[in-house]
Amino acid sequence: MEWDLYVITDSRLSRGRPVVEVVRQALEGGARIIQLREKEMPPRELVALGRELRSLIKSFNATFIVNDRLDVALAVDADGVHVGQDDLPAAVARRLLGPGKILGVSVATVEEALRALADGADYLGVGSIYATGTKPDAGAPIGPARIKEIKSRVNLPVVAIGGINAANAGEVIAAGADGVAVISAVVGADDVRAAAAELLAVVRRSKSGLLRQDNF
Ligand code: TZP
Ligand code: MG
Repeated sequence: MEWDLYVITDSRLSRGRPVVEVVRQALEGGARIIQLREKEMPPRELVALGRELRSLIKSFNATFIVNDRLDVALAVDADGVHVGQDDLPAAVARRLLGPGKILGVSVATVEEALRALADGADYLGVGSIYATGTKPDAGAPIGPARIKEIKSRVNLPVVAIGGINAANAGEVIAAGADGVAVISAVVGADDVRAAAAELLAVVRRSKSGLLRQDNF
């Protein structure tokens, strides 16, 4: 999987632009994973939107994850589901999903990360790294150092989430994140495509800088 840039939808932050259009631009800008996350959307609409997104995302050979709703993920044949600490337990989600689908789990601590690993997670969303207005119940920011702590204890890919933008993305990559997961920095941008491309460039630059540091 290419973890560099993981973009999450939020129609409330999309300034009236249709989610499908925002996602198309994010993909054009280089997002490789898209998560459908629409907290207030009725299931029937989620399924319709999910179907549309699935074919769009597939046409870019990108990965499609559904937030929270395992039923919707299965209904639209998404590539996987992402659950938080208050959602379906990860072990239950894994059992219902089967081995072939991707399971992401939100964690904020090493303990949660170890539990997610034991429960069958394929990757971790670690956050909220910085303060964010996007998720009011995100809890106090944990800071980028927690990424390093989790990466040293748990052998799973990590996407950092929460308040990430082009100005601080390099810092979370330097702390060991495999990629960045963003909502407002991309879906709320004036130019969604350009915002995605800029973030991706920062992530890639930061990774290649780290590689050079390893070599010399
Ligand atoms: N989980 C932890 S923070 C967060 C989620 C879904 C919100 C991320 O949104 P933003 O706008 O990238 O800070
Ligand atoms: Mg959730």
